[in-house]
Amino acid sequence: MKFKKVLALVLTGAMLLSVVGCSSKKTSDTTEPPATSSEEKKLVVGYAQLGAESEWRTACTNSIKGEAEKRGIDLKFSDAQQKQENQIKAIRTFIAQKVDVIGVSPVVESGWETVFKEVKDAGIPLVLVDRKADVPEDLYVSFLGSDFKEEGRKAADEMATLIGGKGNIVELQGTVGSSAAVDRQSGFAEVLAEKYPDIKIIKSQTGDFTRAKGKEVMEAFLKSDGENITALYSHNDDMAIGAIQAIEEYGKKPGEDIKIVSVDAVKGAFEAMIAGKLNVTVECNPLLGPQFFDVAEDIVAGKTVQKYIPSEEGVYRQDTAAKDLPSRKY
Ligand code: GYE
Repeated sequence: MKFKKVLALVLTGAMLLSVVGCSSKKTSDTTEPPATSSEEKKLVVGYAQLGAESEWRTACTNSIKGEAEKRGIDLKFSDAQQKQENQIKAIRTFIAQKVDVIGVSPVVESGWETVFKEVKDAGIPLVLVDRKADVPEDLYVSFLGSDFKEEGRKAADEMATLIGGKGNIVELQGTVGSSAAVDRQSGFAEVLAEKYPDIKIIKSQTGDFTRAKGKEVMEAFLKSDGENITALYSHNDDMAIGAIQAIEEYGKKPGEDIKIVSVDAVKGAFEAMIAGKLNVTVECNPLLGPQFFDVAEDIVAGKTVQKYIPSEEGVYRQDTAAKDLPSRKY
């Protein structure tokens, strides 16, 4: 009996010791930071870019990628080649990957409701960048970009000054159904209707925001109305640069025989202005990376963000182009 008691005591003591040993080990485990904590905290962002159609877009993409790298953000980037179905696929992949935030530059305004609802149902915050989408406001947290209508208005006033309030305009529109094209057209037309009754738009067609199409459509304009065109209004610089080639090949002087106002203010436009071939470019800022990731980080940190974050922009003319070019960042 005595021996049994002693054995029982020894066993209990050993068990107690092992329990204490275990628990003390446990305590030290929880106080030490897990080895993977910095990996786990890395923000994962999906960005559904619409394409690579222009100098502006390249600058925008570089700004997004560069800023993600700078901040140590895990960026999942997709280029949709100007096709909405590719953007929708990319967004669905981001949902499956359970990213923290999704950014989208919608190629066109309509057709987003279904996929944006899927994003919302997955509990992922969505930020519209650059172009707008025609959806109820509760389907996105914030829109960050330019006021395209205002750009169109500025372009109309510049045009009126250039041609003395009178003349025939041909218009190269951006991608059909994109907010950038819709608003740049309506802003321009609005100001003509309000203030300049003697300026007429005689032809208007899309050049899909690319140089190649801008050239092609300008060739057609020249073929049908060559001797009747006072000026060109182009929804972006790339199409204007394409059109400049078409005008030269037709045998006229761009910037003189046919005045040109475009939008974006990319470096190529400054070079064309210095060469005297482009008259005015209205600025549209593509360097949206820093603002986009500020918003993304604020959302994840639970801060309230503005529903619309405007980018700041100006107007640049031929006479100061050489002085302005060295300080341009895109
Ligand atoms: O003006 C054009 C680009 O959406 C603001 O898209 C952007 C436009 C930009 O292709 O060059």
